[in-house]
Amino acid sequence: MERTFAIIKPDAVERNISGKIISKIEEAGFKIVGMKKIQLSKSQAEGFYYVHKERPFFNDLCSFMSRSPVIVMVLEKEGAIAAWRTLMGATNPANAEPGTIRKEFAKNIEENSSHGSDAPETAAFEISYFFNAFELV
Ligand code: RTP
Ligand code: MG
Repeated sequence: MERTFAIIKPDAVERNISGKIISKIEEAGFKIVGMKKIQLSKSQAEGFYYVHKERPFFNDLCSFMSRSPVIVMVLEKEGAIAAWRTLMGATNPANAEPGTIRKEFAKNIEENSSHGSDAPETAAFEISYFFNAFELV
């Protein structure tokens, strides 16, 4: 069974809609095998998003991700990585399909309510960045 890494981003936690997002995750058949609420420091956000460090939006993104708490999760399902990205929808909510998390909840291309790993290697890195083996059940 495949695992992926998910974040409910600050814009969604701030608006008290984490529960709505978690409901969509469970309704889609994912098992939540790890979950916690944390506050990232700016440097922890920079370490998490290091692949984007040359991108023009990197500094804004890391400030956003560290401005208030997030909920980090490990999700399990067959084909979890692709399935979670499909459920999230396109990065820019203007391009996201109806029924997706970003279409329903995202504020804009940056404050887009959720994160998902994009490949098995990034999922492994991202899960290990936030969870140890005893926290996954
Ligand atoms: P994520 O990594 O958060 O799941 O999102 P993604 O794969 O759909 O998008 P990615 O290209 O990896 O970008 C990471 C996050 O950076 C912010 N972003 N801002 N201002 C902009 O043009 C811009 N582009 C991306 C978003 O928060 C995006 O999810
Ligand atoms: Mg990405």
